[in-house]
Amino acid sequence: MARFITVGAAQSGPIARSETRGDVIARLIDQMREAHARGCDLVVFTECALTSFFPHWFMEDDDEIESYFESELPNPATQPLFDEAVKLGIGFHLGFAELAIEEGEKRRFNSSVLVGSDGQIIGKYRKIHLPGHVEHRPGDPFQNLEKRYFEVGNLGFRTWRAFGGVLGMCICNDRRWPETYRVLGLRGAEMILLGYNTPDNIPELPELDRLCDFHNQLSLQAGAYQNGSWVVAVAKAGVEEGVSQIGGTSIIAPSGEVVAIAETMGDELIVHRCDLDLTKPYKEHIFNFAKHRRVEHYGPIAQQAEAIPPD
Ligand code: CDT
Repeated sequence: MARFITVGAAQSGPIARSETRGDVIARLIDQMREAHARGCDLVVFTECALTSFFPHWFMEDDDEIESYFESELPNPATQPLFDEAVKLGIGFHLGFAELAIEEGEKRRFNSSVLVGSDGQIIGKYRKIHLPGHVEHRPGDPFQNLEKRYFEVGNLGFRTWRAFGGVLGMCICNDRRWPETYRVLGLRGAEMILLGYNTPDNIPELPELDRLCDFHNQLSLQAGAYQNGSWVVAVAKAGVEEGVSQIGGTSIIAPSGEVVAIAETMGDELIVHRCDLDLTKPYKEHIFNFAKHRRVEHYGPIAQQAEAIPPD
């Protein structure tokens, strides 16, 4: 029997620092309603979708930092989004800054959740590849302080049976790393959901600025093809608090082809009806891991490779 997920990738335009959670949730609900009207089973929101991307500026005060975090989901501010999902019968993916208490310790993660059309959380992911730095860099036009505000995620790369398929999540910088897709691929991912906040300039590597869009697409398309998976990649686009970010929200087929891409730098929904069986030529033939992948012949890898000095 054919298996389809109609997915909406809900790009966010800039979110001003002054916007409240209520303001942002109203924007997300508008996009969710549009997704429903266009036949979506699932709508995908971006990384840290509820606020400005605050790692772009330096803060020292814990109360100020934590004002950008959610200590539970849903909470009073986000409940209307969950309620709307149930009312419409649509699932969603939401990136958010998570404040957790684990073994009595306060911990901060850059996280995402996959929520079913019943409003229940199906799965959670905590970002593993945190870019940037810990210390303030006063000379830079903007900061990239994810390593200051977040810990490395401790939930691994996981997949869930949902929406009639097998879905996985990763977040922003994770998408540049082949390991991300490969682990999700090994866990059977047929669709990978992710959000990103990507500046269109890198203060320490200006020679790469012209390649920002290309490297985004290159990573997404290679990850999709080499693991035979749909990839739904959702940007926070445009100039936000002085930081210019790429757009390019896109839906990538398991062939590696881009089947839908955003045209603006604002709030914009793109939609595609994804046939999960289009994963089969790749998963069952070209990249049939059991049949063709030969890790035992690759030579020293991972920790082993790090322990061995170069020739
Ligand atoms: N949010 C996030 O992970 N951003 C990073 C910026 C790195 S600049 C090359 C990203 O990989 O897009």
